[in-house]
Amino acid sequence: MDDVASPALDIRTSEALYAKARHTIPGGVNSPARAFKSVGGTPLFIQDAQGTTLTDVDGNTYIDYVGSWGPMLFGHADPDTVAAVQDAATRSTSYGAPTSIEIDVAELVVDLVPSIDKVRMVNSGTEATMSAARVARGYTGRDKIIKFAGNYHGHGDFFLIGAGSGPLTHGTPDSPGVTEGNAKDTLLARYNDLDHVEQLLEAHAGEVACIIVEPIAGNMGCIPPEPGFLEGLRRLCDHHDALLIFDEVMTGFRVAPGGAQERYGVIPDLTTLGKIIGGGLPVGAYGGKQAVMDHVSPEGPVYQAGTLSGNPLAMHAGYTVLQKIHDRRDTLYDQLEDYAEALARGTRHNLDALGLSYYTTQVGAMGCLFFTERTVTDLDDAKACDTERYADYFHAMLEEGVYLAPSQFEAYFFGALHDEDTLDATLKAQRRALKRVH
Ligand code: KE4
Repeated sequence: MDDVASPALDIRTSEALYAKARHTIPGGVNSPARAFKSVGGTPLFIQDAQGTTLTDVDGNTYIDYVGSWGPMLFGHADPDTVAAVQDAATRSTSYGAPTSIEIDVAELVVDLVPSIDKVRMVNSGTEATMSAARVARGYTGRDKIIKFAGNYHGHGDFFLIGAGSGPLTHGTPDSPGVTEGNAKDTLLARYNDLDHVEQLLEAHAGEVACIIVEPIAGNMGCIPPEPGFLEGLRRLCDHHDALLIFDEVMTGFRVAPGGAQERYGVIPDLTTLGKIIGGGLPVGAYGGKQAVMDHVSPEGPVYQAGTLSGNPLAMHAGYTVLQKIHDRRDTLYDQLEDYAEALARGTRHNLDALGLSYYTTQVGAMGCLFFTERTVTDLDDAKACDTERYADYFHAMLEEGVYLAPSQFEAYFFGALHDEDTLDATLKAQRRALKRVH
């Protein structure tokens, strides 16, 4: 096809590529979260990434705290992952038939994630959560689901009600195109508010199939569960015969080897996974107790399928990453926690030095910085933050060589390769950036 853009746009800069991309891709991006809408400016087009460093098409390099929105626990272009994918590709890129590597991945997931007896591979976190909700509805024979305002579970219709992440960033937490028929079966609760959940369960007694929750919210900024919140959801689900779904697409393998459910000791009935499980290739998964998962086709009647589910390249990437986690599970998460605490401590020091109001959170290898005078425990608190100051901070950090999530309503992520030098460079860049925005 002839190049639709004018020749002048052939200069390979983010600015030129963004203008060119918008001719053929809605908004110039294949996911709205990348569009820099809430922070303004031109999204960076990336040329290369190695370890903790991104390089854009203009040749600028950045310390990466997005990590492809979570997958890069062992850094970009991890040699073991690259080698595994290259080797698999020489034997075709897909068969549409079962392979032994899928069993190896499933056995690692079962070993690592406490709630999972059986697991089904899909191609994204969205597919995982859509499928898990369908299984819960099929298993219980009930229609309604409870989700939390500010939680994001991908773009499935019944989840785009009060959704976090991109919908929140773009002002469409209740997206057009979601029918009343879908929306009526989604009940919205306040995060960290057990009384509100109990009211919904009692008002819809016998109708709620499941409660789906981000056990650590990462799509309205990073908001940890208040003490007792997750335990309370478990208790309420048991009392009302509803299934508890932990959406661990983001937290899985990031906050403990077995995710938030291992960290907090609360075991859901179903767990959804994504991001890290594919090592950067398109993989999602959902799993849980055998009694529930045996309802999934072809074992049971709840239908779910996928041409590229369990794709051999994705499975070899995922297996490589999960094997590293399995082998390093006794030391890796202490290392990540140490980095998180040092980063948060240094950040608070930098902010205090300038008398700025803020609220920071960090859990395992994720966290965030809110510019606010208050604590942040739910979506209302998050929305009350100074998002304009966040946008200024984001761009100042970019100019100082640090790539953060382009929205206050996201989290930062780091991985095993973020070390003392990375920390030192980050905090120095932050000091310079904050001086410019305070
Ligand atoms: P995907 O369909 O994007 O693979 O996963 C959806 C999803 C499900 N559950 C949780 C808790 C998630 O965080 C996500 C996706 N996260 C966003 C970032 N907040 C992905 C970035 C994007 O949409 O481009």
